[in-house]
Amino acid sequence: MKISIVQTRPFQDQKPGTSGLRKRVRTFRQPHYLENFVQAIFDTQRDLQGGMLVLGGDGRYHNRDAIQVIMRMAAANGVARILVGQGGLLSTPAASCVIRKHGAAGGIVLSASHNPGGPEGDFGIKYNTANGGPAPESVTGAIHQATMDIRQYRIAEAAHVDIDHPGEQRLGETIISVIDPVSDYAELMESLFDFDRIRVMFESGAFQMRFDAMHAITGPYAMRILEERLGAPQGTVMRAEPLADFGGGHPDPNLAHARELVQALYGRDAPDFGAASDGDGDRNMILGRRFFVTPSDSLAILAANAHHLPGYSDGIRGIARSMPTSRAADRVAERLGVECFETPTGWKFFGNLLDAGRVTLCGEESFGTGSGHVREKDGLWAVLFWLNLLAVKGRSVEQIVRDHWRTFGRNYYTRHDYEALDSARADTLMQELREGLANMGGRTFGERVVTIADDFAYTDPVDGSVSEHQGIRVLFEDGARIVLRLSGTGTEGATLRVYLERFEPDPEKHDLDTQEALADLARMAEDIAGIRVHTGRDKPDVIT
Ligand code: VG1
Ligand code: CO
Repeated sequence: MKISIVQTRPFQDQKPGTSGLRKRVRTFRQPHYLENFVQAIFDTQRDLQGGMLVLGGDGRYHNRDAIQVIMRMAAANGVARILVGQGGLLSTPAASCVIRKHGAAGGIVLSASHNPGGPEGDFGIKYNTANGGPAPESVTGAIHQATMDIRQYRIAEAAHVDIDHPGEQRLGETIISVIDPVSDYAELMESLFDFDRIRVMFESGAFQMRFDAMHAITGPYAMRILEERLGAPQGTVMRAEPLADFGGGHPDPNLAHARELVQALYGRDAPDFGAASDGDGDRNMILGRRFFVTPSDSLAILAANAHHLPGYSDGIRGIARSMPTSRAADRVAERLGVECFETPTGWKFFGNLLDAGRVTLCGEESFGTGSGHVREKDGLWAVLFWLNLLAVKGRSVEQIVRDHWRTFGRNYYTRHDYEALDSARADTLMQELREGLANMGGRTFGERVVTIADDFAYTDPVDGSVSEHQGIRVLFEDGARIVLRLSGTGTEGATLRVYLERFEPDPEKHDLDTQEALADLARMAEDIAGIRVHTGRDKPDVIT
């Protein structure tokens, strides 16, 4: 095998964001762009030399080409074995599962998650460490530094490697195993949930479900697990075939982008349960018949009910949620007498807590939920959790949620996104907010008094690392909150996210429309941040 040493120059924009490096496909297709970043991984992650690398992606446009390049670079950088998903496919949670199960040194997942795909869409690359989780900031920081210093990369000169048939082949000294992307993951799911009980529920004919794979990675997983193993009728999984451009859709499982599914669940003869996942399979949306479960509520409900399920029958150790996620889960943690952690946005911040056994369940408001079974959020896992819960309780999704609110109170919650803003103007908005923080404490807005206003900083309780500037929070005396931060996953301009929350203990008041229930907080966010003045927008682009 001949190895080429290719001379290159640094790109100035290879700093990973909330979840890996995400750019337009056309950016990634520039000569040396992908190669530089991959070499930076090999230069800094020394365990890969002589070790095992897991490789796969969400099947989006450019996935297959990128995989060929990465395999040749891995061989040239001394990786002993590559486990690559057949067809180049691996969902994010399945990659995490495979890394852990096979003791890999790390994994490369190719995905821009919920961002659109296709030649004009987005592409992404993220590195996961040996625990199966997204690289922590210390690692992404080192990789970024290496991209700034890079002068050359190594790549094997080799013909096209067949990744479409399971089995082993060699590339120089490196063994490439093409693995079934689903089986390790399906086996793990079967160990956590009561598949027999779920099967009985499906076979009774009295329970119907619809799962929207959004032409993204979860299609093959959902087909195998829901239709083949659990006996859900054919047609339960819609848009099951992964397509390079996601069928032109936006693989983001929310009320705006999973429209067909939402229509089915709100229509006549609606199924009992609806769910969807995103581009790379780590997000989930949960629907009942004419009923939407917010991700924050879902986390709290899973936590309150985990002991009913085989994989969690001993109870949970603790809960972690990202800072903007609603505090519904905190109430459950308090009731259970377990710890609850508030972390910055992004799954990488949960890794240490999970590894240290301090928490069992984690969640983010952005349709992400997961547990210690892997080190990523996990869309199908959440769906199976709900299925198992529905089978155990024999109650509808809506009844389960309402029961929960009655017991714990309801946290009204919404997120308003302002997309594709001019970056400089968005930065000014955040800067002015920061400067105004010192004078916020004690101020009154309407009937609400500000107790704390700060720029969220997090000290990891396990390794002591500090992450600053993680979002502006304004907390009020009555428990309401406004949070503002800029997205770290977009590829065009800036996205401002405004998170609104208030607590309602009174069961008589649990039937309000969410946007109406939070309308006064939305007005306060406008007063505090001057969104209209700074962005020129008078309403958000996406409300979830
Ligand atoms: C968003 C979400 C965040 C999530 C991240 C990756 O980040 O808010 O909660 O962890 O996406 O999710 P940001 O920085 O744009 O707010 V995924 O499914 O796109 O990997
Ligand atoms: Co995702």
